[in-house]
Amino acid sequence: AEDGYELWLRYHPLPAEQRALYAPATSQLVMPTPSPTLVAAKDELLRGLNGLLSQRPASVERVSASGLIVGTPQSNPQIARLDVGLKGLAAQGYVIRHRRVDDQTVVVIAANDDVGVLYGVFHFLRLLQTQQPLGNLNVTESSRIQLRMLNHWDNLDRTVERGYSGFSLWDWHKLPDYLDPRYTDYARANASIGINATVLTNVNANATSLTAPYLEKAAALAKVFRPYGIRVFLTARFSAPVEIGGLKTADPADPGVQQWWKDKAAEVYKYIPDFGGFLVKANSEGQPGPQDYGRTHADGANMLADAVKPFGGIVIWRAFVYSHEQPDDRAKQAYDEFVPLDGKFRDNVLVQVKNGAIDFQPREPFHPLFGAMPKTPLAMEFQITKEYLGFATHLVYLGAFYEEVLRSDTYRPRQGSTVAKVLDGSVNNYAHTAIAGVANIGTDRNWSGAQFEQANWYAFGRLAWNPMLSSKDIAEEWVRMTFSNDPQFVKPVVAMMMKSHEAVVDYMTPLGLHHVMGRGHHYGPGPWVEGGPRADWTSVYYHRADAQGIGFNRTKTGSNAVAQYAPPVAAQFGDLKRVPEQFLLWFHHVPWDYRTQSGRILWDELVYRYTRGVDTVREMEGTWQGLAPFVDAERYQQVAAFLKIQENEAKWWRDASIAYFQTFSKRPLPAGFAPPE
Ligand code: GCW
Repeated sequence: AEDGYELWLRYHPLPAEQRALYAPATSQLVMPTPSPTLVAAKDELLRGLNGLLSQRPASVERVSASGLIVGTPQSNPQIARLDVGLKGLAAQGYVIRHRRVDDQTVVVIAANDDVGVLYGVFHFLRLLQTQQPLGNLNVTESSRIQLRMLNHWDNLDRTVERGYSGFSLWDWHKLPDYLDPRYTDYARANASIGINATVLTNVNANATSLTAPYLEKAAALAKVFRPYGIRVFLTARFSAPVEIGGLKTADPADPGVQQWWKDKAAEVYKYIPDFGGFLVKANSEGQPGPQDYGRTHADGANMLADAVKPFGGIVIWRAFVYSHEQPDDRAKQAYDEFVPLDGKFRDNVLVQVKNGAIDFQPREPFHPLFGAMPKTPLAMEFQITKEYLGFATHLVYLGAFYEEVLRSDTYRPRQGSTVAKVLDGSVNNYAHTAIAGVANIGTDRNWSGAQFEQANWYAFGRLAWNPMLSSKDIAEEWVRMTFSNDPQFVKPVVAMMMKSHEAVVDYMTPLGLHHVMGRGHHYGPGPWVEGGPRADWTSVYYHRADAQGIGFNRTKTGSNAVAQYAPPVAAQFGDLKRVPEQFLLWFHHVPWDYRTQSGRILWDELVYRYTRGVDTVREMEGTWQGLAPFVDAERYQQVAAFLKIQENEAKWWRDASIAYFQTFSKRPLPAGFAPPE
């Protein structure tokens, strides 16, 4: 059935003229497979060629017609003899080149390591899937980001925190004995976009995942993923020594606790010899941590780092902290707690920072920590699952937003030091580099809860591989692979995807508004949310609407969060005249009659943007309606139905928000705007 299970790895027959072009070039294959990874690579290649071209290339030792030569200098003697430019290529990098070998024109897919070969094979198949000319191939690819990882927020009972695509893929009950074939497809999909690490468990999970029976289950998954170059990580609950170790304390200064973690690490590595390490959420939202014992985040991280160090493991310590005491501005807390610790972490610790300082909002300015910890490798944490962006039913292409964040200039230490360059280590020479995405994957047949959610998984992986890629090019690639190469389809769909992020910002949080969702579920509008356990769990804390105006004053006269940015950035964000309008209310409390760039006063501009958001969704629906002939009915209808939901809910957001904020602005709807339907 056309339910989206195949993701972008759809190897359906290409049109005849395309097949006629590609088939001769792939008639023979020289590819010895002395390792499980090379076996996987060859399987994939054959599966792809068989599907796309209905062709099974003859496996030969030397070509006597045009064909493919694939492998590493170790696995394939022919590659050892060819100069294809493998010297200096980073681990997992690959080349694809045309060469004359044995008087034949061949395509060489080569790498220094087996995983590079696998990636090269996926790249080659992508060229066919997207119907690229095979002209004179000259591809050199490698990633500067060493760890391109998914973070699963999966609990052991198979619920998924902030997951909207069914239950956890990990069937703990049947592991380790039953290995669902889906685990292999998961690994294939990830490898196809260069993802090479996965954290199996939720950062909020309990310590059970570190007990022997669960380590055995995790080891079974690791074994499935290994040929695909994917290393397994687990979350570590800081209080595990108490909960599963029977100790009285989890104090990182306690020698007994230190020893417990050393023993635990040794045990984990017995099960999973290439275990990646631990991801830790500590002293945040009620999770235990070193501060419970008067120690710092560095003390906690270093204790774990020492435990995994002998085995080559790393510790990824999250900077998404906010403590029991309420800060004057929650946006400042991570920076305030972590900058003083720069230089105090072991060399096998990374600090993982969310893209923005609040929490995965539809749009946020880049987190001020990027660039501010030159001695500590910082990892990016993006959210792929759309906790605050309409879950799976709203069509929002996040590639555009990831790109916006990655290209933001931190000005640390100087202009041009973009977030991407901080992450890839080129600014501060980080020894470890990583980008993580909170997965949107579950047991739904289509994996991600909606056809277009797959694009966010795909775009995340592609940008983690190369943060300089254009999100528009990625969208086009994905559309061609997932749906159709027909330009009459590709063009409008890419255009629709590219405006979809701006649309959700418009109808949910225009002009820098943030955290105005319903409390707890974060789904619908809730700008009126007040009361409750703490001020920063309300919406009124963030929008601060009153009779004068709206917005959070984070300038010198307010919380002064702007001062956490490099001076040129702080000067820009802090200046009402120069702040990019998309962050206006993020940094400023602005009078209702303030004149915005359009010439409209703020109140009118707000109404305009909410309205524009709904209008864009309607345009998206219109676009999709015209495309029925290009898509199978099953996927077409799901997308159409979800767009309808999105339209209704965009109206809900618009009308609820305007009605609520109008109680402060006390202004009429601007002329030309229909009252809420
Ligand atoms: O975005 C918030 C979510 C929590 C999540 C937390 C975090 C895993 O609402 O569900 O918990 O962030 O990132 O730790």
